[in-house]
Order: sequence, then C-alpha cells, then structure tokens
Amino acid sequence: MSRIFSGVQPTGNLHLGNYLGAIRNFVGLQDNYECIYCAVNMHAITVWQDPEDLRNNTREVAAAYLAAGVDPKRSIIFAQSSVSAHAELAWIFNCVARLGWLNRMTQFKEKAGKNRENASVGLYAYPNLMAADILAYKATHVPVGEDQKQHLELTRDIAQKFNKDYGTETFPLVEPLIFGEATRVMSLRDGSKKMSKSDPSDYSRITFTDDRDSIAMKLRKARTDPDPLPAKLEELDNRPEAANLVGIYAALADMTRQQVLDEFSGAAFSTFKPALTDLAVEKFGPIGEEMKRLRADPGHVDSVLKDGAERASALAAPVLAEVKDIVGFLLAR
Ligand code: AQP
Repeated sequence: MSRIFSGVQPTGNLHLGNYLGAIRNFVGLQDNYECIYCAVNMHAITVWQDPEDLRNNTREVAAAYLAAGVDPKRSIIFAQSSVSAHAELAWIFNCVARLGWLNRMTQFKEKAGKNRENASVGLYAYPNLMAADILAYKATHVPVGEDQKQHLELTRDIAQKFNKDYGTETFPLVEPLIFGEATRVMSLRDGSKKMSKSDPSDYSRITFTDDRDSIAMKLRKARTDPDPLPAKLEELDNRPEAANLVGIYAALADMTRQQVLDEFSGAAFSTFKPALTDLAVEKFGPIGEEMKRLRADPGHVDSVLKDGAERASALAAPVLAEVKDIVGFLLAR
C-alpha cells in the first residue's frame, strides 16, 4: 500500500483554506493509503510562538483532524517533535540541499518579507525539514494545497540527489496530491492573497471554530464586485473575489464551479452570499462543534498523539538507521 504523509502547522486560526486544501482530503485518502498526519510544531517555531499557545494549538490541529473524520485507529496522528527522526534526517538533508535551491523558495521570501536578515535560519531551512518529514516514512504521496507545490518539488530534488550521491534507491520521488475545487482559497478581504492563519485581519478567513453569526458576518463583509454571477467560467477570469467564493461553494457542495454557475448565474451577491453562508454552516458547523467537545477533553487528544508518536517512531526508526548507514555514520550497537 502506498503511504501518505501530510502536516499542518499549529500556528492557530485554522481556516477554511487549510480544510479545503488539505484536511478534508486527508479523510477520503484513508481508504486507499496508509496515512500519517502530523501537527508540524517544529515548523511552527520557525517564527516566534508563545509556548503555551503552541501546546494548545498542537492539540487543536489534532482535534481538527479528528473532527474532520481522520480515524486514529486507521491513520497515525502525532506531533512532529515527538519523533526525533525528523530533526536527525533534516540535518542530513541540510547537507544535501543546495543554497541555490533554497534561495528560490517563494514562501521564504514572502514570510521573511523585507527584514530578511532578521529571519530565523529555521525559516530558511524549512523545506529541508519538510523533506525529512515526508522521507522519514518513505511516503509516496503528499496531499497539500497549491502553495506547497514548490516545497514538494524540492523534496523530490533532495531525494534524487541523495540517491545519486550515494548510489542508492533509498528514497521514492513523492507525488503531490492537489485536488478539489479549492486548492488555493483566497483571502475574503483581498482576492490576490491566499487565505492565511497569519493575516492580521480576522475578516480575511473563516476559521474552524466560527459560529453561524461570525461566518455570516465575514461573508457579508467579503469583498466582491458589483456584477451578478456570470454563466460561464471564463467570465470569472478577471474577478478574483467572485471566483474565490464560487470555488469555495463548489468545494463545500462537492460540485464543479460550472455547476455552481449553472445554479446561480444572474444572481447578485446579496443572494449568493446567504446561500454560501448556509452551506458553510452546514458543512463546517459540525466540525467546529466536535472540536469544542474535544477541547474539553484534552486527555483524549493527548492519548491519540501519544499512540501516534509511538507508531510513527516505529516506522521512521528503520529508515533513519538505513540512511545513517548509507551516509557512513557508525551505528551504536
Ligand atoms: N489558502 C489556502 N488554500 C488552500 N490550501 C491551503 N493551505 C494553507 N492555506 C491554504 C494548505 O493547508 C495545509 C497546512 O498549511 P500550513 O499550516 O502547514 O502552512 P501554510 O500553508 O503556511 O498555512 P497558512 O494558513 O497560510 O499559515 P501562515 O499564515 O502561518 O503561513 C497545507 O497543505 C497548505 O497547502
């Protein structure tokens, strides 16, 4: 059976983009793959995290997986920092990846912003740790949103270079799984920016724990244009905010975007936004409720994470031992 690995950073404000681009897809994949889902807390600290918030947000990511329908018996759910193979393999990959490769990573440029000299070394080396996350399990497929495509290409480059340098076929070339009608959900305030946890405006995103009133309010305030919805998909090309809302509706309703237009063409946003609100509440509401229930039972979430960490460690240990041997590290016997 092919193996899936994916992760979400426990940096708070889990949102509809994280759900539609990644977490929702995790659930269906359990039928056909062995799945490993991680709260990537070591990635989170590449920018400052308050320790207590980090602990809570790590549980929150695990709770989101559970509430969305990931089954902890069939799949592995764990926190990255509890399996030391991630950090150990990342160091080896720091020595495989080339500076030129990392210099091309757009996420670093976006997150470091103008004050590059002050960004952490971890933020720069982030893609090497991501490669280690995936390859510590020799995972073959990685379900992610579109924004992670470039990092996955780097993972393939690292696997290829490692295999070539050492004359082995140790690592598979991973395939991204980017699917659904909303692989890149945009900010509700600005159709040119992706919906993101770190956007200072809470109105830019719908979060897992928003109630009906908040969802309705955020969608009511969502930026749009004055025109009604068109009949054809091409007519959305220069209307990023309208295209975003249609994409969100399609993904939540399991429809294509054209089917959404077939239903709503000619409708004003004053009609479409309430319909989208109802749909978002129907699909997202129960997940938020379940997360609230899980928040009240941190012992359960902790036991899922502990069990997951043990199972993940058992899978990663032989891979790390194989890599250390290939590299020429003496193995302690
Ligand atoms: N807007 C999005 N649309 C579709 N998918 C998205 N993902 C993130 N934003 C969108 C996908 O969610 C998964 C987890 O992402 P992450 O938490 O590891 O990091 P991120 O991509 O940096 O997420 P954010 O929300 O944008 O956080 P900040 O603001 O901290 O940078 C990934 O599969 C990602 O593709």
